[in-house]
Amino acid sequence: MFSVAWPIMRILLIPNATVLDGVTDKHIPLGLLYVATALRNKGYEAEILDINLLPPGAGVEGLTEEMLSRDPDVVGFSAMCDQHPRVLSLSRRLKEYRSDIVTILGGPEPTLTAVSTVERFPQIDIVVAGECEHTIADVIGAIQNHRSLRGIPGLTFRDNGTIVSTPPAPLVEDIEGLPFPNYDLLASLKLFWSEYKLPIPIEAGRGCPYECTFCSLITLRQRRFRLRSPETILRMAKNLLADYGTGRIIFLHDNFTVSRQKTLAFCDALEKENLNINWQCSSRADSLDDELLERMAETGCKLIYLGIETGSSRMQKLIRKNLDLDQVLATVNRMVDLGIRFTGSFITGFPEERMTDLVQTIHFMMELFRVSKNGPDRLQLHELCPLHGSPLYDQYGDSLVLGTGHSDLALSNLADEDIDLVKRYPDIFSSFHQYPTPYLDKEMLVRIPYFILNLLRLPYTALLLLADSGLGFPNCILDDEVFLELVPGHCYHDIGTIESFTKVCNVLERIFIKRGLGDHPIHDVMKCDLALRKVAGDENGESSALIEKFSFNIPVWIEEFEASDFRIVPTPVQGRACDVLFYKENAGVRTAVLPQGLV
Ligand code: B12
Ligand code: SF4
Repeated sequence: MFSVAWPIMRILLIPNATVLDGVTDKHIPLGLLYVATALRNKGYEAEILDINLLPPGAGVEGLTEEMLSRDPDVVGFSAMCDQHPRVLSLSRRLKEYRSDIVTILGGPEPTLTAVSTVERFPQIDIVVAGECEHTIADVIGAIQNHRSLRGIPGLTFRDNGTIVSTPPAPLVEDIEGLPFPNYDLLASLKLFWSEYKLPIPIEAGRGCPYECTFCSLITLRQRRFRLRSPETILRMAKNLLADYGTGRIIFLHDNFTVSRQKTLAFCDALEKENLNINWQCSSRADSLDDELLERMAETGCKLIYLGIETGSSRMQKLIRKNLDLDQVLATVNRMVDLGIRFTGSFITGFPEERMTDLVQTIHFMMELFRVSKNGPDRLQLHELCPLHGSPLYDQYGDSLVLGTGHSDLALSNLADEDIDLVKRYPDIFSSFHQYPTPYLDKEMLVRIPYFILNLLRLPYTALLLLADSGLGFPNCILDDEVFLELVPGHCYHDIGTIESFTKVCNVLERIFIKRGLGDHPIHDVMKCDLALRKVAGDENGESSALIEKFSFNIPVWIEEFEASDFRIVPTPVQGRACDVLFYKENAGVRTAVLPQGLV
């Protein structure tokens, strides 16, 4: 048993720590706020290490120092799959300095890999699996009083050299009765709205009744949909508004709109409260009808995250997402009319996926882009990440192949020692691997997100590729070796730069010239998109004014293209070469055709 001196118990909680890599993404570790609140309600001193406030690039050493400076008795780490190796390195380092500290691991990834994690990593004393609000204080009580942990559900730990797993802890059924998390435990929270201009999440409930084959929530939340009452959710919103002045709230739920009736009741309550907030949530397109969307828009809903996953109806069935794609388009159209933005998330790399499916996904993304005139940052394309607890993992978990990284969780983000771990234990670190894709070339696959996500930031080029079937997009790139030669793989972080746009345009240019399409307007359209980007400034860069030469009057051509809602490709009037000035005015970029002979 553990030997922590009574009565002092300093409990330090460490968030899933992407920020350590110097990535400045700020986030609110909601899970830890629940853990800390549950502990404090039982009289324990629990502190969350606020990694949002650490200097950028603090690194493993910096964080270890921070942890030690708090002189904790117990350190609890939260881990999702992407930071699981990092958390294990951190805890090993911590134990090297202070072997007496009790280390506890919780969150989705330890929940799903509890036994193998404790078995292989002696630096972890206890894994607390699942929703732990009702058990965490007992765990700390047992440590403090040198009592056995065997009577507490949901735990995996070492006892006299053997690994013990107690029966799974039940899900929290009385979600309504869960205490509100104490947001004040995160000092950086006051900066979220006032300084970072980021929305603040309120957990509206948990669980999703669907059973998509790639999703780990099936195991984590056991398909049990639970939703807090509108009154409770709004009470939390009012508190946040009063305490933090936030104007934007995410009503966090795995699938907020599962119950139409409850969503309508929520909108009614929100209207009655007359809260001046704008809000967002996650949903499935098939649970959003016109009336519901109208009510959501009327009550301040500004953004809905939609998992769409694939543009192939065949794959929709195979992955058991079962969305009707025509309905998705109609829903998005309605959302656009109502002023609700959306983030549409897609995945590629399913074991059953064929080239025709991938082509359909790319077309569907571009079609969504067209109908929604949605910011390109709102369309995501991920390489499929093998997640423990998902049906796909049960089927293919034994045949994972090591990626050179993958879209969001690139191995290049990990230190060498973490990469060694990932390679040694594919069964634990599955998310850094890939499923076999017998029908899709991996080399091609890993390049697709970079290409498409950059392309969707070059709107006229993307829309022309969609509108002109004669260009044969996307098959024309997928079939060509230039694509493999020039497009970087797994390059999720290098999107939205002038360099990446130029690279994408070079690839298209070379391919179309090779195909005898050197005279096609696509070349001038790409030049125009690039000029617009350069003058607007890339996502990190400088802006300027620019003159470009075109073989026809491109501003007029674009007007015509736009007038057809980007469906009909206008014939350029040849022999009307022109010089165009691109310049910045107010927030946008403007163009002016220069008089002949001026340049
Ligand atoms: C909001 C969210 C995000 C947000 C914010 C994440 C954050 N850092 O807080 C954003 C959009 C940034 C995000 C990103 C990602 N996410 Co996410 N995300 C979620 C979501 C929808 C809700 C998480 C949440 O706050 N839940 C509410 C709280 C109360 O629950 P909780 O965090 O699970 O905490 C409870 C327990 O787990 C436990 N617990 C948690 N930590 C600890 C620690 C200790 C010591 C103890 C004892 C207990 C404990 O106690 C809490 C109370 O019961 C979940 C889905 C879900 N239902 O979990 C996916 C989910 C967690 N995400 C997931 C993934 C894969 C990711 C990404 C890796 C995606 C990607 N490919 O990039 C990235 C990782 C980025 C990062 N490093 O933060 C997966 C994780 C799977 C896994 N096996 O790890 C989930 C489960 C979604 C899924 N469909 O599978 N995500
Ligand atoms: S992917 Fe979305 S809809 Fe499917 S099971 Fe997971 S949370 Fe539910």
